[in-house]
Amino acid sequence: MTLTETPLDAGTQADLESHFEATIARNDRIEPRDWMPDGYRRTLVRQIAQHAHSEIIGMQPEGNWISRAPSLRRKAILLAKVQDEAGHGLYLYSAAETLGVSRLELTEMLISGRQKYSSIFNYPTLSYADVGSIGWLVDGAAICNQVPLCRTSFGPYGRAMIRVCKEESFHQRQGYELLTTMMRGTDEQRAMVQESVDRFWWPALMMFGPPDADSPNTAQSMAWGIKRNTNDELRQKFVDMSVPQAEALGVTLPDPDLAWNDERAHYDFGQPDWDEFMQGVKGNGPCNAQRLAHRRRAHEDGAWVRAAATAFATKEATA
Ligand code: BYC
Repeated sequence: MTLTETPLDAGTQADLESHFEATIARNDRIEPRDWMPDGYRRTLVRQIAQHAHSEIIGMQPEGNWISRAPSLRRKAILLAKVQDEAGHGLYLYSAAETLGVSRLELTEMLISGRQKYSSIFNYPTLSYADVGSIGWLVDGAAICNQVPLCRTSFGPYGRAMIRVCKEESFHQRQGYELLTTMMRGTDEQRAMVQESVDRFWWPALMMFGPPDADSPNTAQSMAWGIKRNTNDELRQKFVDMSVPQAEALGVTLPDPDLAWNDERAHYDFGQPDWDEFMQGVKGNGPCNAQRLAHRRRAHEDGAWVRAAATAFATKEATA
């Protein structure tokens, strides 16, 4: 069923709506040319754009360490990872473009502060151990969040997620391997890892979004099959997955309330500082201004590339 440009009569409108609802109920995919409610389209643009922006802004904290990697091997791994994030941004902007917005429009929304990116990238990277913590905890949280998104109801988003998740698994492993190596090193290196984990643990928990009771979008996004789990479900999954990994690594997670609960068969854990989260979401996080200024500068510096590419495409089209 395709979008029509002529106004729909009431019967046709009802048919389109019931076809959409039936597709969602069967857990089938909605494709770009299918009719979809405006709210569904808006929610997808918001989430996919935020996701794409996160991948691109997320290159900055780790990119900070490329020139100071401790060995050629570590530099090659980090370079590959940061380049992968650029690729993820491109798949996601392409998925968003199938909904009728352009990458340029989305980029302008980001650099003018009208669209968001993940709160996690507002925190600074202060030591090389942060490259490991980001891989282990941040990519680990991303995997928990994104594996279910491979089954999201919008086709292009779900298909992009499959490849992204495969690459994120490699990212998580390289982070864990880096931390394992450092933990087998000197006391100073072990202290660096612990200090880094102490800083990244709570922000990683915040990545899943506000508690379900305070999440305005979850219920509708679940009903539309855009999200497959609630924020709290995914946060719990992440904690359950991370505790044994922390034990194997030999680091302490900075939460005095962390304890196995036999009855629930899950770990109990404390709450992140949700005021700090909201400040970050509103653009007042520790590195927010710096991240956006850098992105704005890169966009302006790339103007000649866009102009040249457009001129070439125009020439080809008229040749
Ligand atoms: N940060 O109703 P809610 C990566 C906002 S990058 C900032 O629960 P929703 C990587 C939310 O947008 C991967 N804002 O919202 C890259 C909403 O505000 P608006 C990043 C957040 O959308 C480089 C409000 O709070 N992953 O892996 O149902 C290196 C209320 O929230 C955040 C994705 O983007 C946040 N953490 O659920 C390493 C995953 N959380 O928009 C790694 C895709 C919430 O109404 N996104 N907000 O003004 C999602 O799954 C969902 O959008 C969220 C939020 C779970 C994040």
